[in-house]
Amino acid sequence: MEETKKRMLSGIQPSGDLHLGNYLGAIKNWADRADEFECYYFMADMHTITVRQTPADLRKRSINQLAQYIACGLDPEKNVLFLQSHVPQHAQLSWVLSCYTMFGELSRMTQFKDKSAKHKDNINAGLFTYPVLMAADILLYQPDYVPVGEDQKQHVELTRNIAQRFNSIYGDVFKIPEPYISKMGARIYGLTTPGEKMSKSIPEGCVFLMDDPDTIARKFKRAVTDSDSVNPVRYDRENKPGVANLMNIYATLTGKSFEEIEKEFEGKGYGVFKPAVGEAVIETLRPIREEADRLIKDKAYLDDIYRQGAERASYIANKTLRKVYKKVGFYQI
Ligand code: ATP
Ligand code: LTN
Repeated sequence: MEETKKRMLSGIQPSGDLHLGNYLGAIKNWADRADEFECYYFMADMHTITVRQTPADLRKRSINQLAQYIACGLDPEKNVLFLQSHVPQHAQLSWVLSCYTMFGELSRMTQFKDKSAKHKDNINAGLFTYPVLMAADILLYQPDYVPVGEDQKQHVELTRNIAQRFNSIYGDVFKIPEPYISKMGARIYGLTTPGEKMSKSIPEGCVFLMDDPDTIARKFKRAVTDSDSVNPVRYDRENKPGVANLMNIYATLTGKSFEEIEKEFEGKGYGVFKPAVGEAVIETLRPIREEADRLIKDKAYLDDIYRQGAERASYIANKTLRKVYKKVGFYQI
């Protein structure tokens, strides 16, 4: 049975603290899929240095985030969890693929255009060739699906083009992966900016997984709603985006429908509704935070997960790399 499972792979940059948007939009869905697919998730630490990082912070986040992912339900027994820089085949395949990727293709990547506009003083070659490393990350593992947010779709499409180009010269070396964009992906908006997605760059409106209950309660109390005092808790994305966002969060956490939520808060104002949503978030995140705190202290356990993950990942990665080296004509001993 194991053999017939489809394979899923995704990477996450350990470039900031995880938040409720990451949890509801990505991690929770990944955790829920572990029985259905053979899953590989890695921390893309090599990608983070395309913009300057503080080394001590990157090192700390690379291990803390592993604890947080496990605490969110990504079971290391069911998912292969590893750190990109522990598997040298990523960099090795990236070089080969860069010789099958066109300058023009990379120039069209919107993330490169955005990031080079933002970091004008550091438009380095890595920022430009980043999608080639991402293609290597993916193609090494021959996955069927790559679960990503909408913003990464262009990179997965480039990966498909590179793989098809390579296959058309050398035969079927790479599986052509599909982007997997969750419809349930719950786009969570910022609590103070309901027009924009929740993001670590706007920390006041962003609930971090490691926030303590008081901080979460305060953030929800300050959540932006509107001045509707007649019929406050009502789902209207257009005219009441702040309320719709809170309802969406509450619905995703409790499994209740929007109608049920409207009924539950009928005749009650935001003074009741906002703390109730905050409470639901606090209770969801409490066990995650406690478990992450516990795991973070057990560095030997986390190192072991990374060690095992790297071993399992490089076994698969090496098979693909050997094939590629052979195909392009590198002399084998
Ligand atoms: P930020 O905007 O805070 O920098 P990010 O976009 O850098 O966040 P990533 O680390 O790129 O976050 O994304 C990790 C995963 O979380 C991606 O699959 C992304 O689609 C998802 N994600 C990020 N923010 C949200 C959000 N507000 N709602 C739903 N999903 C989100
Ligand atoms: N580019 C992605 C992270 C990433 C990734 C990958 C995702 C790096 N390599 C491979 C899927 C597959 C991002 O910035 N979120």
